Amino acid sequence: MAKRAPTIITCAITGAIHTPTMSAALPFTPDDIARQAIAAAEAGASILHMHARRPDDGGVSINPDHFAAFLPRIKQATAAVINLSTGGSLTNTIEERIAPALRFSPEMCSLNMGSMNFSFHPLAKRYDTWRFGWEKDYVANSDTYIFRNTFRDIGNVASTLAPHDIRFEHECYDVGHLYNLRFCMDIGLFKAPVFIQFIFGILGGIGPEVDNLVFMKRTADRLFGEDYRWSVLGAGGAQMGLATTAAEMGGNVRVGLEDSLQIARGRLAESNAQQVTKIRRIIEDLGCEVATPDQARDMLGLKGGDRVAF
Ligand code: KMH
Ligand code: ZN
Repeated sequence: MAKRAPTIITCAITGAIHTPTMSAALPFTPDDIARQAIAAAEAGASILHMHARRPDDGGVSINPDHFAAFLPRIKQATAAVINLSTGGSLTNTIEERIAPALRFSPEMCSLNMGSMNFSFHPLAKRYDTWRFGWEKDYVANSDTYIFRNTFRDIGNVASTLAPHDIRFEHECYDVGHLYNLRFCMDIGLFKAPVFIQFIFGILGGIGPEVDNLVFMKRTADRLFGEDYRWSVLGAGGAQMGLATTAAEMGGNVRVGLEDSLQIARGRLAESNAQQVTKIRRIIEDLGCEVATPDQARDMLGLKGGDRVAF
């Protein structure tokens, strides 16, 4: 029997959904972001998916200077692949969203494969008091948000970043996004093997049921054949269960406080590293090997950590 490829763990450290009130563990100062990212890598994450935050109040930031405050520290302390988000937050244009990737030329960055509702407004009802003034409106108003990723936007990101030789984490929140990606490959925007993040449980995207994971995987097999690698992200309480199922099915996994604040349903995680440690143990208990950063680089065809600009 052919040996199974090792499982890549991505850890998404802070994101743009959760706010400081929701968990004291969510990092937002550069020190905390760097410390948690390094600990996640030491625990077994070979890819670190990074957003920035305003250091004073934890607001979501796409300011490249805020990334500059932690990227070199993470690079010096770990061999992990650094993947910069181009998702931004509720108010940013696509040009603003790619500014960090343009400046830092990372090995990877996210690329969202379709426009959609993307809401977390139900979370606003769970808190009576908020740590910072911006949080409540940010969360409550996400029900007005259209996450814009038109074909032209996707094309502009691909052509603007092409000279940087960046591999994308193609974020697919529903089955139609797989068809969008296939179309983009057919017109020459992306080269195989593409790396697809199947995303479940975002309000506006496909739900977090195992049936949906099987459906997404089957559709991707049909559309991409051997030309893709895949990973699974379950939002909120679905995170660990879906990651476990994905690992069992031969896929890669994404955990991190960006996507879920929990270590188990209803229990807050203490850190990103705690989630990585848990999924690592599960993967190893299933008899699989966890990928090192260099194995991840090989599997995804990355340019190498010495070719980034930070
Ligand atoms: N938090 C994920 C569900 C991005 O950064 O481009 C979405 C995400 C998007 O990671
Ligand atoms: Zn993200």
